[in-house]
Amino acid sequence: MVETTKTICPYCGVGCGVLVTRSRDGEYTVEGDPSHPSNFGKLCSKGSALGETLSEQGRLLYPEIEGQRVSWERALGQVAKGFGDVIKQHGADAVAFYVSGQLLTEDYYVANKLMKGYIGSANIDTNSRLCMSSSVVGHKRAFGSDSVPCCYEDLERAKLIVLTGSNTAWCHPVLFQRINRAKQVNPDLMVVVIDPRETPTCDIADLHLPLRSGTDTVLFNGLLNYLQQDDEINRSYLNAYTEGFDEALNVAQKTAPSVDWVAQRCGLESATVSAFYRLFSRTERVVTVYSQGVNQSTSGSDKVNAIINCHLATGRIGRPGMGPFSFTGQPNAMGGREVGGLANMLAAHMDIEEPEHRALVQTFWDSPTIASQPGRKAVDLFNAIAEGKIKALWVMATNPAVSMPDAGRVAEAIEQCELVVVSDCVKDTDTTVRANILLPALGWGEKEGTVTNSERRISRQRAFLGPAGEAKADWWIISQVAQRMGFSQGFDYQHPHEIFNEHAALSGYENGGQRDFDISALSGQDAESYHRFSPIQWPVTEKQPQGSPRMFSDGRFFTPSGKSQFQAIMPQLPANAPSDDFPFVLNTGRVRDQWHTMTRTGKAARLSEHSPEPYIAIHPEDAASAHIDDGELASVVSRWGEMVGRIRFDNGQRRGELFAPMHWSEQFSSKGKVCAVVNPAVDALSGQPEFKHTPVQIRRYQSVWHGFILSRRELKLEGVCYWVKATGNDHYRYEIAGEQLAENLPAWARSYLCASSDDVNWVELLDSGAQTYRGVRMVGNQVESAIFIAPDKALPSRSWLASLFEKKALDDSERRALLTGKPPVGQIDTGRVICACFNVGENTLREAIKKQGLTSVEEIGKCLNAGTNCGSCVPELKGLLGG
Ligand SMILES: Nc1nc2c(c(=O)[nH]1)N[C@H]1C(S)=C(S)[C@@H](COP(=O)(O)OP(=O)(O)OC[C@H]3O[C@@H](n4cnc5c(=O)[nH]c(N)nc54)[C@H](O)[C@@H]3O)O[C@H]1N2
Ligand SMILES: Nc1nc2c(c(=O)[nH]1)N[C@H]1C(S)=C(S)[C@@H](COP(=O)(O)OP(=O)(O)OC[C@H]3O[C@@H](n4cnc5c(=O)[nH]c(N)nc54)[C@H](O)[C@@H]3O)O[C@H]1N2
Ligand code: SF4
Ligand SMILES: [Mo]
Repeated sequence: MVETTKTICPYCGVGCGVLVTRSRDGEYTVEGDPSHPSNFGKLCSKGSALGETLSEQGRLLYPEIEGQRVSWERALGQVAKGFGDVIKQHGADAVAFYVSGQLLTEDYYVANKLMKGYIGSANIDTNSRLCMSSSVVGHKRAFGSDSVPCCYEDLERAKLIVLTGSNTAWCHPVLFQRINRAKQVNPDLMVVVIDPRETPTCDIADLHLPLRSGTDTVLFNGLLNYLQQDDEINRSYLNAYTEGFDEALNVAQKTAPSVDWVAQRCGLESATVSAFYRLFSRTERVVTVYSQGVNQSTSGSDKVNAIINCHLATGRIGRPGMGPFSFTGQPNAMGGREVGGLANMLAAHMDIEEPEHRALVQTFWDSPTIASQPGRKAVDLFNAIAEGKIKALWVMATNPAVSMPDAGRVAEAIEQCELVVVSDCVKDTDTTVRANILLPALGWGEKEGTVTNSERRISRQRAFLGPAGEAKADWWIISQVAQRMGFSQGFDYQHPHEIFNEHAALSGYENGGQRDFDISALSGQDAESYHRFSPIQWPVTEKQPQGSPRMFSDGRFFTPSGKSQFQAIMPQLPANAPSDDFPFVLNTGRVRDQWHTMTRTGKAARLSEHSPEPYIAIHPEDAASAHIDDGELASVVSRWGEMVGRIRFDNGQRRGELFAPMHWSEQFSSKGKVCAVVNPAVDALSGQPEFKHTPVQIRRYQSVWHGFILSRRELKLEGVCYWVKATGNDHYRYEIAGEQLAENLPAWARSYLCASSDDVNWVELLDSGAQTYRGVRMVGNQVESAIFIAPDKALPSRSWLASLFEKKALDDSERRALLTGKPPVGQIDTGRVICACFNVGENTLREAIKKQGLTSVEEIGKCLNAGTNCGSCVPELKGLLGG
């Protein structure tokens, strides 16, 4: 029988509905759910490749203590005892949980309840601290609540969309496609991108402001000032629904007095700034989308409020097609905020500092205690671990040894902490390898629960697979530990719908319209209705049982006066400024096809081809002055650490600024972890780290040889200075380089590639004088592995050799061509994959464009399918057409 399950993509905050179908032969196909109102059937490359990440390979299958498999009973007992002992000896604040926006709401709710209501500490923080906490502060300061006013439909109803600090094309691809389509339907829709880099998002921009890193507050203060001068202030809205305008304007006038001043501070042309200001001023229906270029900054909270100020001043909020719109990163970033997963919040959007809220939550939970003050925020929390103040840590669904700033210090802190428990679905991560106890969690497709996306829409994740090994749901694991710590009463859950009901009921408990987060109308689910649950946007109350697409339509806010609050924003420079020693600014972020620390997307071959190696994007003139060439390896060094990546020339980089992706860990590379370099400076209000601005130096990496290995088996490349692993079809690809060449290259190569020494089936070429070596190891007529070494980066393309791993047997011409690394005459090398959905390579595209005279993306689509599914490669297809 063919079965289809409706569920939700586990990656980004767009929250796309997914249909998973199990075919007769047991294969799973993944498609977009046409009935889901967030994506209407569309998926991006990551969502489309979900089926390729389902294998049990690499999964954590059993509980482990110090590397030994143990029973659940033993592991749970040990965690409970370990935490209990530390609490007894050192108090509740000596333990901590570090959780994640990738937990389901039900998991998250239980973790927060255990820490704040039963253990009695607020030392539970989440990776949302690294992601959304500046937006939370911004929302709360302006609206009195952490509410996102907009919905996705506003993107279609807007006349101007400002995308600031958001690489929407790669990070929220399905929303990018929605904007792109809206623009095609309505050519008057204008798009402005504000980003120091020229990103693929600029592909649909009518105007790009490549502002100097960190200067957004000046730009938006200047806009407020301009709106006043242009007489676009909405006085009646201001008087009825806001407070604090005069002071905010006063500071804006002082700190951003003129367009020229702003242009100079932000490193922009005056004409570009005034073009943006004019557009904003004259367009009533404007949505300002922002993401990590805004949040991840020492002035992140201020950036958010500088944006919100401009919407309040014009009354452009709470109505269709307008408003400030924070795009959330993780699938359940929003749900985590609902349950109070941040160290300074309580459940259901209540405040830990409000005695009434504390009493209310404690009464509702009937819990023995309630945390009485905010706990430590992520960076501070890991500092406290390093200092020995926190002695027991439980990490769930996040990989801090890779994703925290100053990651080297964080990794050390984890290593030396007395007790570290990690719940994860993957066995080897940079965090799990340093932990004492590992607890296997159910992964996507195995677990049941809810998540909330960027537009406040709650959807169901549903299971379609049995558990991998002995994996268990996170809510179950936490509840079992809680019971063993003696808290059996509050954690007697049998099914996630019971937790959801409790969470929904708490949101409405003594609420009376005082708190924004209210989904009380959803409490009272039984297993059956919870299973059928349809996507819905909170608040969901008796008055609004169908949910609420927009907030603040009535102009009523959740502040004591009921009015929204302008904030006077004093622009501040990033915490650490470039100097003679560290003259460049390092900016970090995401690539199109990888998800964070690659524990899942790193398993899919078609997601690993687009960016197979960590890279450093640099303006060619900056590279010239540093004497580094395109494609060479370079090391980036800061006061905190070092990483090595491949140089990528990029004319769209600002002079003096570099960009490197965040994804590579110790599991995928020897030196590619960028967070080792990133400064741990944080926003004073939100505690969110400044991932986008670290002063660094860059220099050529002193390698004397370069090479690559393709191998059917995974290899351990101990002793190789530089290596990066990528997953291919039926093989792994390793880019390698070193500071010293082995004397006997064939012997050296065999030491890595041979499983057994009696294997003799080698095809080899050694030129000692030229220091080149090429070896291919055959098993029968099949390639088993290949290694190519050269003194510089001049090596053949990997794509043709890689394609041989999918062949059962090579023909003679292929065998003869092996050591050239190039296809025999008559066959083409498809080149680097550009379209991940249909696996179309750069060379195939170039050839079709040339031979068939293709002139548009549509023609390419008709001819090769490329670009017709998720559309993420369209900017690159355009580049090929132009080039
Ligand atoms: N492919 C992919 N998609 C993802 C993720 C992923 O790992 N991979 N992760 C998800 C998560 S958790 C998140 S939080 C989102 C993040 O989504 P985004 O925020 O869109 O992604 P980033 O690449 O972190 O950064 C966005 C942009 O901010 C710019 N920027 C840097 N400094 C400044 C500045 O001072 N001002 C302005 N205006 N811009 C600046 C950067 O150049 C970058 O292009 O993506 C989500 N989607
Ligand atoms: N340099 C730099 N660093 C950054 C950023 C940046 O822009 N630049 N962005 C920051 C941001 S916005 C974010 S959100 C973070 C993300 O950083 P992380 O949260 O550290 O990254 P992930 O790889 O998503 O880690 C999720 C982990 O949870 C596991 N997992 C997946 N599903 C489940 C589950 O259901 N249960 C359990 N128990 N485990 C599960 C995965 O295997 C993986 O190990 O990175 C931050 N770090
Ligand atoms: S845009 Fe892509 S990654 Fe994000 S939810 Fe949709 S399919 Fe998943
Ligand atoms: Mo994030």
